[in-house]
Amino acid sequence: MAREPDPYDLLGLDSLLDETERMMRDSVRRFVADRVLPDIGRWFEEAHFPVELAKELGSLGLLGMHLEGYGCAGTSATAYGLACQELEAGDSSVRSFASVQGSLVMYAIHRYGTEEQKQAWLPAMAAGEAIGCFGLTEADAGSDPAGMRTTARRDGDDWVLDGSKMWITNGGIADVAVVWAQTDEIGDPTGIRGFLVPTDASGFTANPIHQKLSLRASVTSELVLDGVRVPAGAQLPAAEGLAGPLRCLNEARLGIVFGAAGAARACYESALEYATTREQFGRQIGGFQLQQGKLVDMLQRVQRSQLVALHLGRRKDEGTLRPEQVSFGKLHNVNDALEVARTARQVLGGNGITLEYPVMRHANNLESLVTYEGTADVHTLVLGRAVTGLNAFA
Ligand code: TGC
Ligand code: FAD
Repeated sequence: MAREPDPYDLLGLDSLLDETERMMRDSVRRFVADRVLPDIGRWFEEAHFPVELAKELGSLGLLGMHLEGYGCAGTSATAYGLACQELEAGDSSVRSFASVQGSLVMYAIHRYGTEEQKQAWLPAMAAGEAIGCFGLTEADAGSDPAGMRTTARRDGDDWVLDGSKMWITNGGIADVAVVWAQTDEIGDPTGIRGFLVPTDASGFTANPIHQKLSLRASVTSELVLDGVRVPAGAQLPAAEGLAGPLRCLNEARLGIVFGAAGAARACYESALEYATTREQFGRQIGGFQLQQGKLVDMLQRVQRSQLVALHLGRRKDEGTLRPEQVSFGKLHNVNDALEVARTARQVLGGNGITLEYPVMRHANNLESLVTYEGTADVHTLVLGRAVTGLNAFA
């Protein structure tokens, strides 16, 4: 029976979910408990992503789950967010995998692709039988993707791509890469277009990025495109200019808004359990005022983040979500999750630095969240532009 008051949901936010949302959330939570939590410490230590999880996530309907048709589950954005929250309570690497697959690659194909492209990739990707990656960032073009140097030039009916992409999640395990490249052939001012590049194409290489101290259980790669030739049918026809990839980012950033709340919740839960069992000076450390202050601070940050996520998910479902609201959520929830993880780590004392507990693993992963999909600085400036009308990027 649930404790009253519920120390994990003091505000009773559960009552804001409907029955279907609760059931879906609970089934993803069970999946994480069965398939992720028992092994994640080892995967993190060995820098291993268990690729077999792809089909398992597919069979649960979690890949491209908020997309309609083509084998996708067609759920609400809120349901998708709640799934991200549970996956990330396990580990950011699992949510990242699902985000890139569903929100970046499948969304790009679903929104910008031809019927042939959709039929070719979406059902297999929804089932986890094909894996995708999303190549926007380059070594010298991260926050400012408009500065990309990868090019696509026409040669007869084909396109030939040259350049490289950096920090690409799933790169080394992908069957297809969505590659964003600069063209000067179509007349748009920026000329950025998206291409579906099979990773077995001649001239395509994915090199693993080693020595990561964050998202260790996720595959992160450099993509090299050396005269990669693809047919005209590989271009995503409905994506024009930088808005093409940036719209995909809105989708994935919403998953991070929910996901960060999940990582924060996992850290708070771990700290609360520790504080109520660990004894020093003859009593549970949770009885000390300083530790209670930390626990309450964490609880407030977790539940605020959950509320922000839920509100943005509902706005997305009613069609009123604006990009700067997503920036608000990503900035707020990732920063708060980092605070929660750092505080929880202290509550756990020396044990907090080990992989026996989830806290430092989450803290390290969150250092990637605060950087990818737009750094905290970028989202601050998006919000600054929204409230002042003055553009810091121009
Ligand atoms: P600007 O050049 O003025 O605008 C370009 C066009 O894009 C439109 N736009 C957006 N559209 C939809 N959603 C958004 N969030 C949008 N932001 C901009 C804009 O309206 C314009 O459209 P049009 O039709 O007028 O051409 O660029 P800007 O000043 O608006 O944006 C600058 C800035 C810095 C905000 C943008 O470049 C940015 O977001 N930079 C951050 C780059 C980033 O987030 N990269 C992420 C790479 S993918 C990744 O990290 C995956 S990690 C996945 C995982 O493992 O989970
Ligand atoms: P930079 O843009 O060089 O930023 C460096 C610092 O300068 C940051 O603190 C930044 O906030 C600051 N800065 C930059 N511009 C400004 C400004 N105008 N005002 C103030 N400060 C500024 N990318 C993909 O395309 N696909 C992926 O799948 C993907 N997966 C990733 C996975 C991981 C684990 C990581 C770490 C990154 C991933 N990325 C991916 C790349 C990620 O999106 C970029 O790292 C991010 O956009 C930042 O770019 P950068 O690393 O080049 O940093």
